[in-house]
Amino acid sequence: MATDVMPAHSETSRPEDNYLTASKGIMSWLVTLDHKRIGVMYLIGTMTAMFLGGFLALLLRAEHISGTPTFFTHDQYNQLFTLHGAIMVFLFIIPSIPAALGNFILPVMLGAKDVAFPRMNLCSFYLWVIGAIFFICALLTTGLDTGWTFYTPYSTNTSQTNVVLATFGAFILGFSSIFTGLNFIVTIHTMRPPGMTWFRMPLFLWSLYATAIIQVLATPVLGITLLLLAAERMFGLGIFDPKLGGDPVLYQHFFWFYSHPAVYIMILPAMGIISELISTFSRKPIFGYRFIAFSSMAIALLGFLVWGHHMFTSGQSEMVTIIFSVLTFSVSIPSAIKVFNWLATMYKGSIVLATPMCYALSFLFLFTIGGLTGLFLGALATDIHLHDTYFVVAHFHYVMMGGTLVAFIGGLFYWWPKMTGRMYNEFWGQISSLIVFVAFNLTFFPQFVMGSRGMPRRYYNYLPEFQVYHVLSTIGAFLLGFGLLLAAIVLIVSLFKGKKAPANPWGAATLEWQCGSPPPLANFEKTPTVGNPYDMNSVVWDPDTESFIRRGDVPPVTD
Ligand code: HEM
Ligand SMILES: [Cu+2]
Repeated sequence: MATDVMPAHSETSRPEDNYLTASKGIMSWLVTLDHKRIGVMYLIGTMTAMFLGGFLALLLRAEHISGTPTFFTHDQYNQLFTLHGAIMVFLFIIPSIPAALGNFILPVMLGAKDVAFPRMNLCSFYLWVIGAIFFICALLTTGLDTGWTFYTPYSTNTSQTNVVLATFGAFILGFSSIFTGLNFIVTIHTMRPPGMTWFRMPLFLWSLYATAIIQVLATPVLGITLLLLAAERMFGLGIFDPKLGGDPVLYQHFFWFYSHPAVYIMILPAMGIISELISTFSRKPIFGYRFIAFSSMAIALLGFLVWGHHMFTSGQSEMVTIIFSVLTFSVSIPSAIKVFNWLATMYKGSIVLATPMCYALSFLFLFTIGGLTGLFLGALATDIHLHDTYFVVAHFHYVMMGGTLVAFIGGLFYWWPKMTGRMYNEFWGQISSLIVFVAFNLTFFPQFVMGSRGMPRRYYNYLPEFQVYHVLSTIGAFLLGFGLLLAAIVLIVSLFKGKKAPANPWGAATLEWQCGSPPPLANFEKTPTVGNPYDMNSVVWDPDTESFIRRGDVPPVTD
């Protein structure tokens, strides 16, 4: 597979070239088949989406500086939270780690030259661009006010906004996600170099593999659901409309059958990054490798069985509700296994508080709060009270933003020297992580409190007793925006002012640190030596190159 595509994009390269300098000009990027360049393009695209979604979030929070109408009408507020949610979920969080970091890192970490289907990879990027354009068109024409969930009957019968355009956008984005997943599955199955057995794969790759299974199996369900929704709205088919014999709750089943597994598309790769960071910066092999690997697979499979916890108040039968509640609790087991193993890895490690590790520690704290508050929502009695309140908003921001986004930034700082060949400023990187951590809690912790006291989500006004929480949350949000901007500035400045990065600045033992920074076009000049990915003793600091290098006396594995 890859062998027949490699010559196509390596024939012009010279030995001193890396993937950034091998060919020049905008066209060499736009039609590139190199997974690294596609990863970089995805990175630019998803980061742009993140800052756009973040800007909308600040507008939402600004509205809540007072409990009376401040800047927007209720209709505008509905549009703002819909676009914020839809952009963050479909354009940012779902593609972010797999398509940007995963695309860049997966083949290098695996010891392969590229993904299995480079053309499909490029196609997936352009599908993302087209889907994003549909979304932006909906934003510029009539906006969108259904919430990111597109619930019927509002989306089919009532909303005056351009629902069809936005659903087509999400439909196309779905294909982009499927293509990425398919590519990763085939790459991991067929392109492992000699010695790279399944249980020598770094845990980030296991997490991407588990994610890819969900992408391939769950996304088609969303696709068909959105098509049915668009058809219902345009032609009044009566699939979801009770007047015509349909059932609106059916829509919720379809939607969450994808969208709960989709939360694991968002969080599993983040967990994979954390496994790498915790091990590298504790300078210790990961504790419980197999448990972490299998827990990713368990989460991916169990994740398909719990969608009904989003529908406890929809009138589904009591029996079904109890079953979904029990199953929901069972998903917390593999997640807790991971957290335990990360803590055990740090125990007695020599912890280095480099920026990526600071973000990883934030993740541990924030994800644990997010996960544990999920249990209150998964328990029937408490969910009836908490459903559709700010408690839910706080819960999913702790997992999606405190979890996925924070891990994503940690991973970005970690692999940045590899991707760009430049070291960033460590001091300002650490400061950014501190600001993000404090500001995040200031923004979202008050939401747990007001939610549990009855503040409903998706309201643009509120009663005076909620004022103090909203004001704290708004101040936190602006500070958080500043922290994220600072992180972006630290990275961008490094491109111009950063020291040249060595091949292995961190002392990690996974394969991506064996090739140059940035990697050559074909990743490795010669097939890399595969060993235990967490054997920190196999690398030593070399003062001459100011880099960690592989010890010569470590025997290569050949099985
Ligand atoms: C692991 C990453 C997770 C992510 C990314 C995530 C994300 C979300 C999102 C986006 C919602 C809001 C859905 C809406 O708009 O109504 C939500 C709600 C919910 N989550 Fe999570 N979640 C995660 C983990 C968990 C866990 C570990 C549990 C329970 C053990 C859980 C239980 C729930 C429940 C029951 C709801 C529905 C609440 C309600 O509607 O009242 N989630 N989650
Ligand atoms: Cu769910």
